[in-house]
Amino acid sequence: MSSAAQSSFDLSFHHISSIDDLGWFLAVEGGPLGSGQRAARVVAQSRSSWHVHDGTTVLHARARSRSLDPRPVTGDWVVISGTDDCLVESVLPRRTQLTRAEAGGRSAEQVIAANVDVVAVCAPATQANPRRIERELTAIWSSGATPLVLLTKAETADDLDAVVGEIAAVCLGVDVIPVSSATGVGVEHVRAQMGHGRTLALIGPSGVGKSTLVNVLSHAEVLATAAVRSDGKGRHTTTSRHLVALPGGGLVLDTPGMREFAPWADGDGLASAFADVDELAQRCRFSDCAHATEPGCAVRAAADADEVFAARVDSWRRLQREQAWLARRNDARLESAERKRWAAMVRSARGSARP
Ligand SMILES: Nc1nc2c(ncn2[C@@H]2O[C@H](COP(=O)(O)OP(=O)(O)OP(=O)(O)O)[C@@H](O)[C@H]2O)c(=O)[nH]1
Ligand SMILES: [Mg+2]
Ligand SMILES: [Zn+2]
Repeated sequence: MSSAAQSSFDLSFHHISSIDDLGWFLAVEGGPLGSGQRAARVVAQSRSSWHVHDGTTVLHARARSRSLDPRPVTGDWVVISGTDDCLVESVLPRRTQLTRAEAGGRSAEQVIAANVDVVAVCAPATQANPRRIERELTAIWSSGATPLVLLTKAETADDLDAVVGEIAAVCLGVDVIPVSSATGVGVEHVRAQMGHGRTLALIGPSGVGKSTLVNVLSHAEVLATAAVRSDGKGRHTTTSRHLVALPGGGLVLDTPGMREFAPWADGDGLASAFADVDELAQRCRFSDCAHATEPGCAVRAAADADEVFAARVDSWRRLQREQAWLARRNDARLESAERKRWAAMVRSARGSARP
């Protein structure tokens, strides 16, 4: 972190004077803290070190052990020791955990944020993509956090009501809020999600205005922002995940823009994000209906009658295929790890049996 970034980083924590202000949610009595140890929250992460806040100050910390598992992510509560040489001893159990399949190979799970209460999907009001929002909501429902959809740069949309209607149709049980950092529309609605110790995370593509919104909520230029390119794409201005404390209480977790979003395998998230399709699927004639060519398929009948719903069903089926693939892949990995473990045991048993 450069010194300029570091000073604005410190600036964002002058409202914090205890771990309760950081959202501490565990009982300390009889808790996991040994002597000389204290709890701290990860407020920023790099590859192999973290910035943590212990309620008094921000410290730069590294792992006590190379095998620290899980690897802490922004939002995590960790047990630390020391000050000058601050060490992360362990990671406390996560209350919520937002994950996606890693971009590219998509064979590993990537934890985006831990211990957040609300995750806001940010999409530009002028070109909000319902398919992408469905995918993001699937992951959020699996995370344990409450989802929220923010249609950003709301003042630039010609027919805002139409956009809200189109997006609300794929966001069952989720608030869809138009916001503008330029005019202030919707900002108080977002602030109402905050509250003492509550954490809101912002996710979405690059350039939608996540960091700008954090600055507006903070009443300060805490984070760097940049204009989108002439082709409308963002510049990936934010490169790491930061937790920022707001003046009125509560914390916001800003994330780097993500090009695509593949939820990590979890059937529950899919069933919640697509509750309408899921409910129809229960009415198919065959309980193992693949909704392809089977007779008496309630899902296909509904899709044939409604083009907009058909696109949603396609999205649901694609996610189901992806998640089945991820689950199989994961099983194969576990199996191979198990085989190695057995091989090692057999080797050592042979070794000890030798006279
Ligand atoms: N018109 C308009 N422009 C906005 C609004 N909010 C943000 N912007 C502009 O959008 C551009 C991108 O904003 P950022 O906040 O950097 O976007 P981001 O989502 O953090 O992008 P990454 O960090 O790359 O993921 C900047 O030029 C902002 O000034 C808004 O409400 N209205
Ligand atoms: Mg940003
Ligand atoms: Zn069916």
